[in-house]
Amino acid sequence: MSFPCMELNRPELFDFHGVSMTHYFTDSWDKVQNFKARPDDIVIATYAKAGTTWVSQILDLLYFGKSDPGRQTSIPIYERVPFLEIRIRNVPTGAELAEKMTSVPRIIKTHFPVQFVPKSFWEQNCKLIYVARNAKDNVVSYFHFDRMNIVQPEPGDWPSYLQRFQEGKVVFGSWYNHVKGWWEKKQTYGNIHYMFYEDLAEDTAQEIEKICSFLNISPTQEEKDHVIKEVAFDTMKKNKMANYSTIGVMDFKISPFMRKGKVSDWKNHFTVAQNEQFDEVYQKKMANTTLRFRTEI
Ligand code: PPS
Repeated sequence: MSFPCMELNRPELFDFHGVSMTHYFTDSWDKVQNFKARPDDIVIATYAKAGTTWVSQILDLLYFGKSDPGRQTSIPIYERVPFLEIRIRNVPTGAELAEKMTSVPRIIKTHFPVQFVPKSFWEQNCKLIYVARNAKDNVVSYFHFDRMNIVQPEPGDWPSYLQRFQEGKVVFGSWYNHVKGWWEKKQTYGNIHYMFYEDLAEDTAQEIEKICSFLNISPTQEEKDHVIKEVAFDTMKKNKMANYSTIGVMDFKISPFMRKGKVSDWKNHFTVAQNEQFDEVYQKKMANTTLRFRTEI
């Protein structure tokens, strides 16, 4: 699948049912809302830049690393794990890719806030893995991504981006509402595994154990060791089928998709004043939740 990037323009952000979105993620709204989930589908849900690709690669390896090892070396991650709501002209939409998938289970990615998830996933009692990343590292990663990706709105400079992130004026809306919305859903819907980028960075093996237990799968130690090796940052950064280098919409000369893969890189971006202002807003917006993040490990 190639992306005709020359024909693409940076989109405008607009309000869509109360969430900032761009047409690339709303153009196939009806089709996505009517998507027919299967009971064995597994959804990886995240706010953008929270570790989606990392967990996608983990799941793909856990399920298919042994039975279909050629898959990881020949099919890019965005085809192995379709991005449900994306629609870019002249290429199959995420929903179409998912519909055509023959491998079981289908592993499907979404950045939707919880209220946008097609009802069929809840009706089929599908398993969903939500990956959350602390707001400071998340916004830094998102800023660099928006700089290099033509299907994202123009990011502007770092201070203005940081401001807009706090106002929810970036694609997929408010980080605060996103992480809280999914956290609240987890309290009433049993099949959500809520995990954190920071935990995965600190102890990948332990987080993979938790994922396996949630998914009721029992890979051998050898298989798990293989997954751990394959999903190390430096290995994934070099892996063309996982690093998005085969996609035409991203300019790696500006910033690579696999950029740093670190916890606390925000310290290299936030000024002292920005950090204080961010903390103040954060405390207000996160006062009504039990959800806690680590900004360092
Ligand atoms: S996207 O576009 O929303 O799907 O991006 P997403 O995959 O969610 O997030 C990209 C960030 O995750 C980092 N990443 C990793 N970190 C550590 N280890 C591994 N294996 C790994 N794979 C991806 C990636 O580098 C982006 O973070 P930053 O901070 O920008 O480096």
